[in-house]
Amino acid sequence: MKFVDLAEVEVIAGDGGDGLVAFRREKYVPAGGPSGGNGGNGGSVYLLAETNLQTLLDFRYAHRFKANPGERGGPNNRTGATGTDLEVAVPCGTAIYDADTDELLGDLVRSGQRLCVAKGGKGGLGNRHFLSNRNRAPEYALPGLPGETRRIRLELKLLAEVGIIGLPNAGKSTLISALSAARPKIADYPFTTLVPNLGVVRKPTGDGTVFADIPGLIEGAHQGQGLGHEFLRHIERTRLLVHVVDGTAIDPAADYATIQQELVAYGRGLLDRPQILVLNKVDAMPEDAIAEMADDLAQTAQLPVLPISAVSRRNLDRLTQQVWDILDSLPPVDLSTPEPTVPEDEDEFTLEDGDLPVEDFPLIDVASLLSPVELP
Ligand SMILES: Nc1nc2c(ncn2[C@@H]2O[C@H](COP(=O)(O)OP(=O)(O)OP(=O)(O)O)[C@@H](O)[C@H]2O)c(=O)[nH]1
Ligand SMILES: [Mg+2]
Repeated sequence: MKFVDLAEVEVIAGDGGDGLVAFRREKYVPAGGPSGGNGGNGGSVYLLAETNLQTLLDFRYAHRFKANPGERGGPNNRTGATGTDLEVAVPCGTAIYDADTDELLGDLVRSGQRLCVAKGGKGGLGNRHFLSNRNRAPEYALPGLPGETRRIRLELKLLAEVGIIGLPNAGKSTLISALSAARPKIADYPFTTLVPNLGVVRKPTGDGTVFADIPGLIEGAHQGQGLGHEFLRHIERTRLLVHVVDGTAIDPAADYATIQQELVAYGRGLLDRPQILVLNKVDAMPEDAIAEMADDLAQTAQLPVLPISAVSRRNLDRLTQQVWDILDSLPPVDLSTPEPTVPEDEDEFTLEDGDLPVEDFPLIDVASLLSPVELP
């Protein structure tokens, strides 16, 4: 399956229907008065989070989402039909930004969460609405208001508690496959992993925790080098990082520093995540070199270093134990959605004095207008 985690689309709400100018004309009802109804409100566009979607692939092919307009007001003071809303499904974990202003509109994390991204236009008022003692036969109505249109950017950020990061070839995919049932591609060349892999690791209590194997990061990843910058956003939601350093590399301490610099450059709090630093591939290192290398790395990182081997499973129990201990000590995750910026419906359409240039409309001689018409 193709994994797409970024998309830009246009959302177009329906216009409000126009208000109608009509007069009641019936036999035996002279001077029946204005009877044009209000236009219906246009439909809005909503995004809805759904668990059965994993990627934004659908948005590769569909770029415009349009809700229906409201219908025009009818005679006999009938309000036009409301335009149907359009609901577009997105995977859980999708953050929605205004593509022009970069403003975060909302973050749909839990299944069933809904966000209005384009609000339908209000229907216009029919002439019936303008009936007053001063004007018994208003000959005007208001047009419907246009629906909102905007470009939005969808960013899927994976929902994993633990992110596995490191340079290409460090052994991240090997590690996730040793810890979980995930079976990502593993090979002895860099950039084997092109999309993040998720794996569920069971706690001793039986609960599952989602780990994400993030494609290798390289220097300049935050500026778009390699594949990394695409994927840094997927660690934004993690609570804990497992940083894998290849012990058989020429300079593991420098490798560690490279990744740290990328986290600093990306910002968004990635550096604040607690990190467990592991020195991988120790099965392929002489025993005395392991301690020396681990000390050296710990010195650079100012963090304890756990030597592991994803292949021989050395110290993997200790690694998961450390993960559970840290996760248990962290405050619960806040999955709250920021307030949508799209305002909720205002129930009443109110006209302020001076909104309508009533003076510009001639006062009409009602009697001459309402000469009764024979109905068939
Ligand atoms: N000896 C040894 N080799 C390992 C260990 N872990 C991974 N490898 C090898 O290192 C190579 C890279 O492993 P991957 O798991 O694909 O590395 P990765 O970090 O996922 O690499 P990218 O997906 O390219 O970022 C493979 O040939 C693995 O077999 C280990 O603990 N010991
Ligand atoms: Mg990999």
